[in-house]
Amino acid sequence: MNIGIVCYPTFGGSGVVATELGKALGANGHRVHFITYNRPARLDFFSENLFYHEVTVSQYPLFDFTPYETALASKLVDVVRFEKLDLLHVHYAIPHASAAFLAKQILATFDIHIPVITTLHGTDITLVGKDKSFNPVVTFSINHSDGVTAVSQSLKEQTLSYFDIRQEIEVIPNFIDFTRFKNISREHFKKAIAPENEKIIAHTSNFREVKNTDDVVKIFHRIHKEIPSKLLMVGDGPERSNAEELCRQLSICQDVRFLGKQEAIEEILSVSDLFLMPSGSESFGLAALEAMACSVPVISTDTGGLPELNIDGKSGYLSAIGDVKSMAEKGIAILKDETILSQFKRNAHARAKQFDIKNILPLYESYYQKIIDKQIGDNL
Ligand code: GMT
Repeated sequence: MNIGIVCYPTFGGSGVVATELGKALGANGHRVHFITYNRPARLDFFSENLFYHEVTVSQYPLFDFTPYETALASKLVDVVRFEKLDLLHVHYAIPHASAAFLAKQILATFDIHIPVITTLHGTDITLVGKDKSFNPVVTFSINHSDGVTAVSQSLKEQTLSYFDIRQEIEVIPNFIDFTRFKNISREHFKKAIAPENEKIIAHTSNFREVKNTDDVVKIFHRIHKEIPSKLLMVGDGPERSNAEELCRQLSICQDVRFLGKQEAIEEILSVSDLFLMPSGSESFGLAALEAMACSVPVISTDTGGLPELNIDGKSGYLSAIGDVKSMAEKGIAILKDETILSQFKRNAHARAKQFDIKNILPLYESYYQKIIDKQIGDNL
């Protein structure tokens, strides 16, 4: 197939999933065209099947707000026509699904009928999409996509409850590439972080409010009183300075390292014993899956799609949002006994295996084929 992928090119979960999916499709013989305003962060190598088309937006002085959606729709028309794409797969509803709808209408005037699949990732529905100012466009563009996927059953249900949806939504979960995410021996790094063999606890996110990074610090503070431990805070974003300030107030700065954005996240996860994800909303929890693939058990909230990933009492534990006492107690229960910790590590890895890209890629391929066949049938 000749596939166009539209996504945010950043390290955000939806951009990571879109890029990794495109790379896997390319490796499986499909031609994949990424259409976005920057080279996707994870598109860091050359492959004969992968192409990148940059969307450039004119900065005319009249524009207080640059009309990205218009530029994207124009670029989609151009790429679909000249690269003869079979399908457009847009990740994150806003503004990608509505730009794709506009492009589809324009292409129809050239007698080109391209199917559009929209993948809903989470905040495009749960936070941003629910906003009244976006609601009619989100509803319309979901209903007018040829196919819609959501990354968890929970996100599908939330979408159906927030919007007036008359379209089937297929659940295709996030996935993980085990050739990259695996437990790699990094003894020198572990020794540098935890010279007294302290337990290493990790958190990775974009430090947005929804990630509850203050709760990460509060949970660690409680664990740290009972178990010699270090906290690695990976990523960057608006809540980072609050989290740093809280560490100062709790006098734990000497045992907390803020590492900022990191490329080789698997190396950090490989030396970790526990992963914390106390999010207030999480449609799937890709960062937790990355940890589990590196054999790290997860203490998370029970919100959104997290219970579909993290099995309570097996791969980690689930607690209510904001219940830092419970999350700390459960973390201590895992960390205090080496036999229990080893069992949880094995369970986390086994659970992650179910989301191996080798299992999930065929789901996307057959869904693509179904939507292409339906479109051909509709145009006969
Ligand atoms: O987690 C984020 O804030 C980034 C966000 C995104 O859309 O880029 O991630 C969402 O999509 C990921 C990939 O499908 C999911 O694994 C995350 O759970 C989801 N984030 C939230 O729902 C908060």
